[in-house]
This record gives sequence, C-alpha cells and structure tokens, in this order.
Amino acid sequence: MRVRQMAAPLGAIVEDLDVRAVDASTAKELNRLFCQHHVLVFPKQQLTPDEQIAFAEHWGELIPFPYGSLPGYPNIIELRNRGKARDVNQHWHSDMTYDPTPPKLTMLYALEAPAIGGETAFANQILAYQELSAGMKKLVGSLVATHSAKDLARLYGQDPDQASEAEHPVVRTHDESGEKALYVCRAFTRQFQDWSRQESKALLDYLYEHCVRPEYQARHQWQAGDLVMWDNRCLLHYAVHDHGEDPRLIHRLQVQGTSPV
Ligand SMILES: O=C(O)CCC(=O)C(=O)O
Ligand SMILES: [Fe+2]
Repeated sequence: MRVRQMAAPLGAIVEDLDVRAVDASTAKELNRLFCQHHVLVFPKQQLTPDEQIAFAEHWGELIPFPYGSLPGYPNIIELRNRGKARDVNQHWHSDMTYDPTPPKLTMLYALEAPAIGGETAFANQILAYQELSAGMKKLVGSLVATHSAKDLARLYGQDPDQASEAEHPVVRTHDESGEKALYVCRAFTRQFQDWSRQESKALLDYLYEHCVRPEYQARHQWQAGDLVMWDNRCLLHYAVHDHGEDPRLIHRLQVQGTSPV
C-alpha cells in the first residue's frame, strides 16, 4: 500500500490496498495512520455492505444511527443527497454528540458520486484547541456542554422531547493518542453547564468561528468506490450540498466510541 498526505491540516490517502484483504496486523498499522491523520481515504474499493461492515469491525462494534437504516442492515444508512433541502449535515458537527458514548469513527462508502461538488469538509479540532491562548485553554478546559438531538429529531419528523441529550467536556482527550481537541459543534451543542443560554451563546459563537478556520480544514471530493473514515473524537465535518440534482449515494456506518473525557 502507498500512503500520501491528503492536505496540510489532516487526512491521508491509502492507495493500492483492497480493504477486503486487510488482516489484524494491517488493521493495526491503519489505526496508527488513522490516529496520526484523522481521515483515511481508500480509493477504488468494491464493497458489498457485508464487506464494508467486516472492514469497519477491525475498529470495534458498530452502532446503529437512531433515525433509520438500510433494509436488512440495521447498522448502515443510505445517504442520498439528490435534490435534498439543507439539513443538519450542512452544519459543522461531530457525529451523535447528543449520545453519552458517541461513535469514535464514521465510515462512508460512495456508490455514486456527483461529477463535481458534494464534497465532505473536515476541520481538525486538535489544531483548533492548540491555537487558543493559554487563558482560553484554561477556561474551555473547565467547561462541560450539553448536546442535544432535538433539531435532528424534528428533521426526521420525530418528537423532539424524546430526543437524546448528553453532557461532555468542551475539551476532550483522545483515548488513543492522548491529544486534546475542542469538542463543540453548531449542530448539536446547546449550552455550557451552569451557564445561561445567552452567556453560552456568546462564547460558543466565538468558538464556532474559531474552530473552522481555513487552516484547520480539508475537503474530500468523492469518486464512486471511495471508502472514507474519519475520527469524530478530534474532527468536525460538514456535507457540502452544492451539487444540485446530481446523484450522490453513500453507505454510512459508525463504530462505537468511549465516553468522552
Ligand atoms: O454526506 C456527507 O458528506 C457526510 C454526512 C454526515 O454528516 C455523516 O455521514 O455523518
Ligand atoms: Fe455527520
């Protein structure tokens, strides 16, 4: 296999590797690359849902997405972005932060990709944390935030009062690399514990602007056959819906993480 960096702030492209043939020792090497680069792209794959699941299981147990699945595959959802109105994925987010134990990684396999556009954007939250001042690091390091799925529940036509909520530290420490990362997002974070909504909003607005500076970002342009995995522990992502009616079909799954600390 050949590995090259995808962009300055994050990402690696792993070529000449058939992920169906990956054994435990190669998976260990891939996890080392994953912890270093935070996004891995495997071009030119040919995967059935079962093969995608088998590869993902090198990283742990799969968890279902709470709002739907592919028939027969409770842990896979189909993303179809054709003619789609804006939704919660067109906000910067880390997946399922409204859950007490959010997925550590999300893995997307593209069956169909638009000729142009429909990219996925990522922002490196380790860099975002590192570039805060010592004073701001101390403040955010002492904060806990509430995250909520209310908006997502509304989007899927479900009762927002039943939507899950969770509290997480605003700075989380990566359970494998030990690196600290900012852990707030516009899509799901509501407020800081023991702060009012209004007070929270002022600081959150600052952090939302800071955490997606162009210097922390990279984008993946999809080709059919691309398999991409990203680390929700230290990245935000954003589905850029700028491809209009051009079809885009992706199989998505996610792997269980630990409770953020
Ligand atoms: O469609 C994409 O590019 C990403 C959508 C997303 O946010 C996700 O799959 O978690
Ligand atoms: Fe997402």
